[in-house]
Amino acid sequence: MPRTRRNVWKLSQPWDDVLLWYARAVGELQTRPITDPTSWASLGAMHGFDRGLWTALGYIAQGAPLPPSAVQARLWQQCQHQTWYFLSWHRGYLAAFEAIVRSAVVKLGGPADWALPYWNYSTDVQSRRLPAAFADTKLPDGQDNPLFTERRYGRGDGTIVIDPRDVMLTALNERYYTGTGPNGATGFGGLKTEFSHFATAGDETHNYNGQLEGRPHNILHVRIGGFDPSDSQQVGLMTNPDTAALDPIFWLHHANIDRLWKTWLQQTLPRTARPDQFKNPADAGWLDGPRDRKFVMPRPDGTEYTFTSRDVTDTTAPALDYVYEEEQPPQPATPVLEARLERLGVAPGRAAEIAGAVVMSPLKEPELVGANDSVLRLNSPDVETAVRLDRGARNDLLESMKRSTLESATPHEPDHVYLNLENIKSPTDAAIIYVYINLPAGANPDDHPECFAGAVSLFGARKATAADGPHGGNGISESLDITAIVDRLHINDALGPELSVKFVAGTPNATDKITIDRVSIYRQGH
Ligand SMILES: [Cu+2]
Repeated sequence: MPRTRRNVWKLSQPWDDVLLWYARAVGELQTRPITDPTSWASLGAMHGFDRGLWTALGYIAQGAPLPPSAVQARLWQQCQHQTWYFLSWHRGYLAAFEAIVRSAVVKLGGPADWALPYWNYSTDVQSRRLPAAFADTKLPDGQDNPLFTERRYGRGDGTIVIDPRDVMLTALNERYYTGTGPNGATGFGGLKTEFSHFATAGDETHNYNGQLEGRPHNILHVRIGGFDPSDSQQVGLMTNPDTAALDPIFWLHHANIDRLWKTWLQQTLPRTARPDQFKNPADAGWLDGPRDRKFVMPRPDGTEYTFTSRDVTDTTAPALDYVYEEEQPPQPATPVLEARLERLGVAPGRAAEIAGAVVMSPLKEPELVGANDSVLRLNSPDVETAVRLDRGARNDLLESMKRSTLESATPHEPDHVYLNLENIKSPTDAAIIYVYINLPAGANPDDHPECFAGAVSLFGARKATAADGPHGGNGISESLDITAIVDRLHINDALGPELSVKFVAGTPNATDKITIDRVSIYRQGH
């Protein structure tokens, strides 16, 4: 029987045994020296490490030895971001962590079936609160709570306030695991890369986030970590990939992301003519990769093992041996054509029937429809830019929409439309930005959910921006599917020669130095 990872909000509050044992085990791991691969510090360094910062924060004691450089080179700084390995690497990482925590739980006299809980923040107001076991400074017995950290600034005063826009699960609608490349779909799980600890030097095609990584994963990191308003250079542990795994809530957040991967695999469409929808990649590059550097994990006894994506595709296999309390999608995916027909007034049942009969063909190369003029600087709480649409490309797009109606003899899928934020550069990760299309002048964004294109967080952007960083200074890029927004404009005869894109600050600004090289719109047909 696989162990069950439970929803933290369905445990008894505030101190269910699952959380109490987690706290005790974390406390025990924190006493182990960083040279021990099962220590809290070494486990955190596997995600990311920054010697100067760690020393300043007190995670490395003055003069204390570090593991030999060969060990650091194998184990540390492995986390995979902006890549199709994002989900598989983090699953293996969580499994290794969970085994080490469980072993500590057992050693302390706790249950042998202890499993990591997850934080599902996407259900209701209550679910968006930080569970009390992480917010309380003391354990029930009066000792310091190892699950609490001061370096969780949230909105600036330590209070975590998650906006409903932060936790939307639009990624679950994405049909393909792997994107087609930059400018078009980035896929549920990200673009094809080699080992990608913050992407590949000088290769701007590899700085796009997959949809689940972008939302809600990146958003929650910054929402929880935030930054210290008295010193904007000082960001919370969760805001910086080099310190994120030092916050005990990191593991419950990632368990939820891992759960959403399982959930996505259960999505279906009325008729999936293409068998690769809602499936993991069958590509050997993903299954057996990466080739250039291995994923290495420690066992509870300190020995090491390697794994590939293939080894973690089944969570009930003996090496992983877990299921989640909830694995069903909150709502079924809607075919793009069905959504479009409903917007045109076709009754839902009939729309589903028509959409279900459509044979889906592979995605074509994305085509540029328009872009803004120059580098955009996000130097005020709301900044707007105009994207002029090329006349020919705009007509092709409208043609494709016309063909996906009832009047057409063979209705087909309309083009997908993507809003790309190319090379977002920032000296800090501490920012969340809400993106709106054609928001009426002077309107309150909250009153116009139909204009909302998505939330973007700059988690990882600082390293990706540094000229000597792994991205060679290209920053990170985001792609948002705005098909429904553009279609609604088209139906209302409101799709003009340009689109206005508005960037609304979702966090107090830590800097006015955030720039976006280009804001572009691409269409991608079938
Ligand atoms: Cu993360």
